[in-house]
Amino acid sequence: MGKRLSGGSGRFLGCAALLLAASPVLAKGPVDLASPQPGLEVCYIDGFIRHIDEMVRKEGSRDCDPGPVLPQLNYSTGGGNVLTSKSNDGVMARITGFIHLDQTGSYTFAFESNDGVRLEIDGAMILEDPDVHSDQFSDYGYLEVSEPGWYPVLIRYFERKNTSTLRFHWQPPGTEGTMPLVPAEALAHGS
Ligand SMILES: [Ca+2]
Repeated sequence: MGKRLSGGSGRFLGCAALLLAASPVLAKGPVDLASPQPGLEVCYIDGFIRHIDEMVRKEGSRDCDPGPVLPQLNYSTGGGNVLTSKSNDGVMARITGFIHLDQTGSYTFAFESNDGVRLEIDGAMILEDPDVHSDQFSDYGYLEVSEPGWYPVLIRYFERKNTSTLRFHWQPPGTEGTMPLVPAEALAHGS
């Protein structure tokens, strides 16, 4: 998706992102994950960016440094190192794996982040809060699931300076109240 959109102007990209975020997304279907391993994989890229679009442009041409698996996204590390990286500032994280959606119906997702974040599930953009900011909650993103199972997830995240936070919340179908964190048992990577 990044490559196809990269020729557009900044303003066009902004409008396209809003339209995507506002539309209900229908999941295509789960993948056959033979032996899921706990946690999400992460690969780190150095650089002080201001928007997730910059990360999309840079990640194809820069080396990334794989870090320890992330069991769950529940990080608020103040001025300390970002996620499982070796740096406390100027970090981009490309987080990949699978999320287990075990019910049919509409899932709601949100991030609390500092700085930017973008969530894709099943190859579709679900939500983003893509620029530099202090700790804040994203808008909600929705995914309509008709077949339970493991779905590919891609999360792009960056920390520019000072403090960093990344927390991944959801509301499964038929539940209400405060959105819990996506539990560790719902996150996996391939063997
Ligand atoms: Ca920050």
